[in-house]
Amino acid sequence: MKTRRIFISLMAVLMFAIIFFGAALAALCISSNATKIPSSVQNKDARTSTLSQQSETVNVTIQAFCFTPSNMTIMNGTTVVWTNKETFVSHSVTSDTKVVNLETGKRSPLFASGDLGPGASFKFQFNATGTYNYHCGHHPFMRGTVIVT
Ligand SMILES: [Cu+2]
Repeated sequence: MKTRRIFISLMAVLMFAIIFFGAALAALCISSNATKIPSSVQNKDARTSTLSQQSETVNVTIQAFCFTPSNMTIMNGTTVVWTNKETFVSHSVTSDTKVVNLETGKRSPLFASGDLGPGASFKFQFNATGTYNYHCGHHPFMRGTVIVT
């Protein structure tokens, strides 16, 4: 019984250390901003700009427990690609925005990558304007925002 109590205490200390370490890492994660300049602004031909708008892709790096850039503004229709550049750690990309399935009535994230191991990537195309916050399912202190204009 005594061994079990010691084990529980050790687990509590370990859990606290993980949470504390996570918070420290989140604080170290320098907030970075990026604005994707819409190509349509530079392009005068309407048809061409629509096409280039659709094929627009922007990248987010997941490294050192950070989404970089953590805050970005993109054009409607842009695809965001998140890539895990860690050596060992898995992450995920999970939308804070929930959508309701009209058939089942269940609420689920607008996008959810599932487990992203080192080197893995996930993409999502944003087709509606708004502010989309997201987090890492494994490390909730890891947060990012995509603003679609
Ligand atoms: Cu993570």
